[in-house]
Amino acid sequence: MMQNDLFSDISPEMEELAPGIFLFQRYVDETEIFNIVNYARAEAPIRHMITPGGKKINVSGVSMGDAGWYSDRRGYRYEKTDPLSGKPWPKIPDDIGEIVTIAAAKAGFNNFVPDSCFINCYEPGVRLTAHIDQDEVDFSKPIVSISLGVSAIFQVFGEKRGGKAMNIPLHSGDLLIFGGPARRHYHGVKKIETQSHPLTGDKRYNLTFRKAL
Ligand code: MD3
Ligand code: FE
Repeated sequence: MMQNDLFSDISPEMEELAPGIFLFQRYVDETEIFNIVNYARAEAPIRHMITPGGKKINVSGVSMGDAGWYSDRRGYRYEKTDPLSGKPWPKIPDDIGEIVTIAAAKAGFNNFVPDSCFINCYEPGVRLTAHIDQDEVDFSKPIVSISLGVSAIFQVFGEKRGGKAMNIPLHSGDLLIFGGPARRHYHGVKKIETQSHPLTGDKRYNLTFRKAL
């Protein structure tokens, strides 16, 4: 066996956890992601949105890119400008866009160029209830997620909400790709435990890169 094969058996760069779900552990430099979060929030604040039904969304967030995910009384949608300021969302920095495109290609999704990045911010005690992402136009495109800060348990269900979940621990720097059949699956994040991270304190951030429009 070649030395390279031996090494990749011990520490693969990428692992397909289930059809269409690819995990790259500790793939992205944490400081780079942290700098991007700080750049974005300086341009447009991280805010709590409300559901169309009027409930507060416990995970706060803000967008970068040509299309920003937004929710208020008028519904879930993508907005080209920030309704808070009327200004365009901050641009997705080229370097992180390239990292995402390259990782997607390694998972078999060629020419993935995101036009939207949503930054989720989780505080201790916050969870993300199971949902499907269905506000995007093209479901053949994957979604690429990058985690930063304290760890979380990410849960994937099937095409229905109930049943047994696959639990995926996500740590700072991990990159996760969802495509193919998994793209339409219910998923969520378990309640964040109180933990501490040198860059983010007790917070977890997650960046989801999409082709929304
Ligand atoms: C599986 N965010 O923003 S990222 C979301 O950790 C969201 O903040 C979670 O679910 C988080 O919508 C999970 C990984 C992810 C993103 C999109 C998916 C998994 C997905 C779409 C379909 C299936
Ligand atoms: Fe989601």
